[in-house]
Amino acid sequence: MITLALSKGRIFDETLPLLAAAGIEVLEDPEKSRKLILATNQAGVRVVLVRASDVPTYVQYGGADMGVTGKDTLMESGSQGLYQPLDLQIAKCRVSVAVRADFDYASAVKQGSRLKVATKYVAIAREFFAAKGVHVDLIKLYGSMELAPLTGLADAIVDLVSTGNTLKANHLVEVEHIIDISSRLVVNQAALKLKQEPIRAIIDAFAAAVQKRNP
Ligand code: PRT
Ligand code: MG
Repeated sequence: MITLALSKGRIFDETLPLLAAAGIEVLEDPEKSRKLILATNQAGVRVVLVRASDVPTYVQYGGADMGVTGKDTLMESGSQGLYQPLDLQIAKCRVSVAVRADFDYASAVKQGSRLKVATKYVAIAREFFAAKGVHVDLIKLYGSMELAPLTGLADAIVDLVSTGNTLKANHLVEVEHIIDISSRLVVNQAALKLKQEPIRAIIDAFAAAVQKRNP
């Protein structure tokens, strides 16, 4: 049995066409069912639904043989012991710094003032500002980062941006583009050895599908 860990939402939705290219069809819709283990049309393949930030943990410890996870998640929580054979080019976005439209970020940075930065991505933010030589007080949040500058909790946020609509709706502007993000296929290294044939078949089918969609 091959167990693939996915998170509900964009990663599940955008992985479905890659699974289809590998001849794998998920038999249940996670938006309609409360099941956490989903059967597929292939008796030897199942999907488990986990929190996006838990995918690397499941794969690292063998709760799943493989998974799909954002590079942001891998950068933030580490990727020890994970084989990362493929950039799937799905769920694309970027990690950016954003501030209130009326906050003078350039002056604050130039003057060397201490910036209060709220984020879920503490490790990425720490490294980025350290490399710039900007002193920051990092405030860890688990969601709705956009609210932090509006309430005075922070001067800036480090968050994922795709269309930019969420920033715009909250009168925030992007002032730094830290890194481009897409999702990766991650594989448990022991599983790769023990179940080499079926795992290789999935990797190869995914690779061909990614290549076809992003020539
Ligand atoms: O939501 P939950 O707390 O359960 O977990 P999660 O937020 O970690 O999971 P999920 O499913 O929201 O995101 C999973 C992965 O999708 C992330 O780790 C990224 O790699 C990737 N991804 C791609 C994104 C986005 N695009 C994205 N736009 N993740 C989040 N967003 C957020 C963004 O931060 C903003 O708040 O979506 C909102 C809308 O973005 P705009 O710019 O299009 O308005
Ligand atoms: Mg989310």
